[in-house]
Amino acid sequence: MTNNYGAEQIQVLEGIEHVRKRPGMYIGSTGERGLHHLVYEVVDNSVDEALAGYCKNIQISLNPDGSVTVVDDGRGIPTDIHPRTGKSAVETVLTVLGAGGKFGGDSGYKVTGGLHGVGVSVVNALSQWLEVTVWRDGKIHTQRFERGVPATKMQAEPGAGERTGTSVTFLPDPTIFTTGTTFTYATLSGRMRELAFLNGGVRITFTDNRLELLETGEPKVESYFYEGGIREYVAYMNRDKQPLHEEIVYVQGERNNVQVEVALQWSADAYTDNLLGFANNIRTIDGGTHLEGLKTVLTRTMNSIARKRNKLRDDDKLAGENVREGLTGVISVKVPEPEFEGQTKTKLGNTEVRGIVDSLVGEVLTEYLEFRPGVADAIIEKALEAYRAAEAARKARELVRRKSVLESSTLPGKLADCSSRDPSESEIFIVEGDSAGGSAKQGRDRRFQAILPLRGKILNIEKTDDAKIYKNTEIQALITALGLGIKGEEFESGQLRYHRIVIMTDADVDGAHIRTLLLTFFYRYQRDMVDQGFVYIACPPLYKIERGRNHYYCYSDRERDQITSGFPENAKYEIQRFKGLGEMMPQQLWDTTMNPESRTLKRVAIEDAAEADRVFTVLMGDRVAPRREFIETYGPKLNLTDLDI
Ligand code: 0RA
Repeated sequence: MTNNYGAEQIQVLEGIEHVRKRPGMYIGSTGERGLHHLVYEVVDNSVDEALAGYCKNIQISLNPDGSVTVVDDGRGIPTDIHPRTGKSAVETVLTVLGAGGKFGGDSGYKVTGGLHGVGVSVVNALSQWLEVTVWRDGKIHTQRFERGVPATKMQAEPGAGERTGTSVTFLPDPTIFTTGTTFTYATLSGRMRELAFLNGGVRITFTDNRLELLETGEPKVESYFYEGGIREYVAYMNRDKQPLHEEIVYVQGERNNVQVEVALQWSADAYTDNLLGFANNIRTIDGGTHLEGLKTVLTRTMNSIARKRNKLRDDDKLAGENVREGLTGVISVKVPEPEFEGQTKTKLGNTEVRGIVDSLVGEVLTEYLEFRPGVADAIIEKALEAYRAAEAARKARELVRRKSVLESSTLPGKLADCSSRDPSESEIFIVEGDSAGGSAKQGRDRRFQAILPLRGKILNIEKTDDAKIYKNTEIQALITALGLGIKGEEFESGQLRYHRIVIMTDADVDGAHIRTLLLTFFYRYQRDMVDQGFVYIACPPLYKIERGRNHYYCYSDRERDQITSGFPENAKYEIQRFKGLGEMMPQQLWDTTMNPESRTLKRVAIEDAAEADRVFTVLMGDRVAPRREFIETYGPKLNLTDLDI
């Protein structure tokens, strides 16, 4: 053993120590997101092996002890011993930062990067323990690590036969993660399904074996396998919509080592666009050059085809959003050296991608539609309708502007504004009806809390064209009070008058409906407002229990039962059920729901845009059958976590 070895060993230990000291630098956060990131990291390695053409099946299991196992049938991490370090390649991959990709050399093995792609060594360093098994060369190789450091040497035993592959099991270190180490099924299953869509032909099986967390007492198994890849993704997102064309438009190609895949389908009964972008399997929430290229080429191609087919008058020109109205699409690019920009590193920056997407999609889409004039006409008709509606909306908006609703010089009369003019400390509570509005106005802290009472149900913007939206008084009030821009236009948080927009509705069916209408409004009108985390939901109590001089507020039936079951046998107490916020005294409303010191607010986060889009379309759209089915399936437990938003 050389001196070099000792020096390298020290470097390895320092690396692990650094990951454990500054985990956020490697996995983004030490909360929920970072925790789940560990699983993605390991799965990404198996997906890379699949992309290289060597792996067909990936299995992810949540184990009863809190650990996770990821198994694949790829080639297995190499196990040969490096002559200089004396370490196996497996140990190197699992302990040396950034070693994962090195083995690829110029074979183009690794395409992941950016958000993920930090390497399994990071997962290892942040795990209480990790065990790896490699089936390779007829042998079963195993090794165990604790907090990133080898706890055993690699053992090799015969018995693998023909089997090849890798299994990694790890238990996240609870001293690292701030919000616990329990994995959320829906978060992981959503991502696994997404990966299966993005990598057509790979079978991903996801099993939850944490029986104590499962209602049925039986393991929950789901398997995702989509031969059609992103085509099936689009079909899945549109499964409750009415497509304008059966066959999904599909483009696949490669230029300058950049792989591009696009799937598109327009629906008759949708009025927004839902384009999802991915770069190297990472969801690019903030867009980037791939989406810019796609949008440009869609607008140009549809205008040119429309003109060729004599559908446009001389000075008519379809705008991008006209062409995209009712469009569901996925664009997935694989870039050898991705640049991820922005605060959350979810915007693709590589400028060359714009032109590559533009030219590849332009050629294929033009040809595709030349052979299918019926489809071309249906899409053009839809875009023209959007174009005319936009014209009408523009006129309606002008009207609105003249009345200065969007200029926000006159705030709506029923708004009880706060005295602060600093949006970052200001909140607005949107409440249902005047009586709740009254309690809230009296209960609030007027320095930083504003109240906007809405009358009855607001317009369902899912079913309304733009012209009507701007004429509606309740919507006008919302737009002006919040300082929103024009629907669908770039969202500028600088204009927002409050950085906490709190929906505070009654805890009954009507309240839930109004809440959904408001969420639909925010999501469809200026989705960035939701994505950037400005929208919240208040959690008012359902019951007040009074016993002697003590009183308790309960936020669920379970909490009520817990408290009353703790009382002695024949204790005397009274339970008051709050039927609406209006029934609460202003002081009660403050104490339980509005006081920042004691309240609970739920921040609305759209984890899975595709699912949210579908949920909103199903709940708020025109088609009755899917809605009935949805409500029957989820109705009894319809709450926010179930909606995954
Ligand atoms: C480095 C090189 C090779 C494969 C892998 C890593 C690999 C890593 C993981 C992690 C989970 N599953 C994996 N499968 C493979 C190439 C091996 C060769 O050339 O035979």
